[in-house]
Amino acid sequence: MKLSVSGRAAAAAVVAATTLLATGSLAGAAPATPAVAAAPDLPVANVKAHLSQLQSIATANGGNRAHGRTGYRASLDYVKAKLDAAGFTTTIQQFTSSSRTGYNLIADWPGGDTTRVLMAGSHLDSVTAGPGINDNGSGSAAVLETALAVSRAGLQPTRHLRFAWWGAEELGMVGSRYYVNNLSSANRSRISAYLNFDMIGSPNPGYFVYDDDPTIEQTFKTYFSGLGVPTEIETEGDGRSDHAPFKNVGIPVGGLFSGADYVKTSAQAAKWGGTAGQPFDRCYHSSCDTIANLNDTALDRNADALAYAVWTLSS
Ligand code: DTR
Ligand code: ZN
Ligand code: ZN
Repeated sequence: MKLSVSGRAAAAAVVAATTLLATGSLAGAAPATPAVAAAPDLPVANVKAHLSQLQSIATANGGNRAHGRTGYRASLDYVKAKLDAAGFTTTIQQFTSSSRTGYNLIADWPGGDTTRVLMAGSHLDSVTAGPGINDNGSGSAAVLETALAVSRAGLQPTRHLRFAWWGAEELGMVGSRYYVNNLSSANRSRISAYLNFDMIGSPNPGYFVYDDDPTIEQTFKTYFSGLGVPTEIETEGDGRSDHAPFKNVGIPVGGLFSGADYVKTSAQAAKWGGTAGQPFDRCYHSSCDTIANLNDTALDRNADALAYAVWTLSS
C-alpha cells in the first residue's frame, strides 16, 4: 500500500532533522543536511513474510519462540541469515538468564560515523504461551525489513546504523540490559539514540508514540501527521520494554506501540477505528498471538514510520 508523506510533513521533517542535529539530544552531529533522502515505503508483504517464517518456526518448535527454547534460537538464525546475505556485520551476544542461554543479535551497517551511532531494535523472544507474532514478531520483522531496505538502497547515512534483536525481554528486558551494561563507557557515549519497536501490529490498534526524547517523538509525529493519522503519547510503557536500559544511562530513546491488554476507549475508536471496550490486543501473552493476530494497516504504517525515522535521524 503506497502511503505518501505530504510535502508539508516532508518539509517539517527537514526542520525536525535540522533541529535534531542542532539540539543536545543528538549533539555533535554533522552540519544540517539540506534534505533528507526519501525513506522507502516498506512492502508490508515483506514484513508479513518474515512473520510467516516466525510463525512456522514457533509451530516447529513446541509452539513458541521463548528465551532458552529452541524456537528462539531458530528465530535468531533466520534473522541473522537475512542480514548476513544483505551485507551486514552481525554479532551474536550470549548471556545466561534463569539458567538458560540467551542471545542478542546485533547488526552493523558498514560505514557512517561510528562515533555517532543510531540504533533501532526490538525483542525477538515470545512468552512460552504462544508464538508471539504481535509481541514481538511485529517489531522484529519491521526492524529486519528496514535493515534490508537500507541494504537495497545502498544507504550511506552520516551516522553509523546498528540494528538489534534482543533476547529475554519477557523476563525483564534481560538481553537489552545485558547489552547496555556491557558497553564500555566510550561505546555507550557513541550511541546517539535508540529506537524501540515492541508490539506494532495489534489487531485492534492504537497509534502510540513514546514521549521520551522530544526530537525523536516529533520525527514520528511528523510522519503520522503526513498520513493524517492522529497519535497519542505512550504513557504506560515507561520501563516496560527494551528502551528502558538505554534511557536509564541517558541515551535518547523513542519508539512506537500499537497497544497490548489495555482497553480501547470510545474516543480512541472514534479516531482510529476498531472496537471500543475491547483490548488493543486480546491475545497479549496468549497462545492466540499467531499470524492471524495482526492488523496489516497498523503493521504497514508503523513499519514505514520506522523506516522514515531511521532515514531521517541518521542523515
Ligand atoms: N512489556 C511489553 C509490552 C508492553 C506493555 N506496555 C508497553 C509499552 C511500550 C512498549 C511495550 C509495552 C511486552 O510484553 O513485551
Ligand atoms: Zn510481551
Ligand atoms: Zn513485547
